[in-house]
This record gives sequence, C-alpha cells and structure tokens, in this order.
Amino acid sequence: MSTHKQDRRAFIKNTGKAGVAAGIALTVLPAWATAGSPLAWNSFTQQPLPYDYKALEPFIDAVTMEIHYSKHAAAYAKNLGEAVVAEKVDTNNTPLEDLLRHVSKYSPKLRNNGGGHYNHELFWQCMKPGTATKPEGKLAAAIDQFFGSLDAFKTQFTDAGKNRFGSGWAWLVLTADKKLMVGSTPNQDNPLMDLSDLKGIPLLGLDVWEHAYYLKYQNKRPDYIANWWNVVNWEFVQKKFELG
Ligand code: MN3
Repeated sequence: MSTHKQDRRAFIKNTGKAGVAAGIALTVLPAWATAGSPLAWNSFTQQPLPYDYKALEPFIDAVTMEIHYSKHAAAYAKNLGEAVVAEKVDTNNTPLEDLLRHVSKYSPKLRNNGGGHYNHELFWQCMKPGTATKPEGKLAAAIDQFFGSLDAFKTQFTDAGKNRFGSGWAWLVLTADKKLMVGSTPNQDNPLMDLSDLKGIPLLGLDVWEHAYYLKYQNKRPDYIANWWNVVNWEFVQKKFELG
C-alpha cells in the first residue's frame, strides 16, 4: 500500500470521527477529497467544471461542453447517487476508486454510472484552456521510455480512440508494475475496474462517445481527437503520474 493511500485512509478515519462528534453528516465531498487537493475531483458527486463552457473553444465548442457536463455527466452522477444508496455503499468510507476496483460485485447501473461519473470528472481535469505544452520531467522521460517519443505515444493513443468500436474511452494508464500503457475500454468502463481487460491507474482519458464531439465534428472522430491534443492538461497528467 502506498503512503499516499495510507494518508488518505488515516484522514478518512479522523475526519469521520470529527463529523460524528459534531453531529453533522459528511456529505458532498468525502473527507479524503478536500477542496484543492489533487483528489478533489474524485468524489461521488459532480464537481464544478474547472473552466467555462466556452473555455476550450475552438477545439471543443461551448454547446457541446454545456450539454456534455450539465446533461450527460450530470445524469451519470445522479444515477450513481441512486445506485450507491440502493446497494448500500458507505461512500464516506469508500473512495470511488476502490469501489470501481470491485465493481463486478455490484449492479450494471452502478458499473455504468460509477464509471460514467468517474470518467467524466477525470476528463474535465485532463483538459484546460490555453495552448497545451507538453509533458515534462519524469512523465516526459517515461513516455520516451515506453513509447519511444511523444509523437509515437500520441499516435498510439489516437489509434486507440479511433479504433474503439462504438462508444468508449481511450486511456494512458500506469500499470501495477509501473509501466505506461495505452488502450481503450467500451461504454463507461475504465481501467480501474476489476472486469476491464485494460488495467491500471488512469492518467489521461479521452471520451470518444459521439456526444463528446458530434455537434462540431459530426462523424469525424479522428478530427476531434487531433484537435483535442490542443487542450490536454499535461500538468494534471504529470500530477497523477507522480501520485502513482
Ligand atoms: Mn461523455
């Protein structure tokens, strides 16, 4: 178990007790996902979008962002909320990532919406306005080590997104043996899930469902992916890589 995880668990325990002592319900953000922490986005409820709907233009248009965030992603969060109540998940003591690691024990509703919620919260963080730079430091070195070059990595990731039949996600993951790997998952599955063929910690995710690009790019998924590289938040990917 990583130090990071131990800290998180200790934190859950302590703040949980404080919450009980004060007689207040711990809702909205679980204790381990404090505002401003790198994990703040990783909660059971939809968090504020970290930028305006129009912030990613011209690469991702405002109407797509608004519908994607306020309709599609909001529905996953709402349905996940229903599923965790129905299936008696103790969300104050269960990080969402841990739940996904055992998702095969739960219903298809929890799987689809737990994945859908997690994937979208991650996706918003994987993007940011402004001109994307490129990975730096240890992440840049690891990309060179495992893919040969940044361009070779981008080609492999782009192909994973283009070739995912139907709806799904393309991923860069950190595997259990600390290797970088590219792949894709169907529907709202993700590489944390015990039933996923691709396994690892997701560092970068790309939504290739048509709802993510159809208004601007119609059926041209490759054009969407090519433009999406302009809004990748490499700093976030680096942070996730360093947290491991
Ligand atoms: Mn989506």
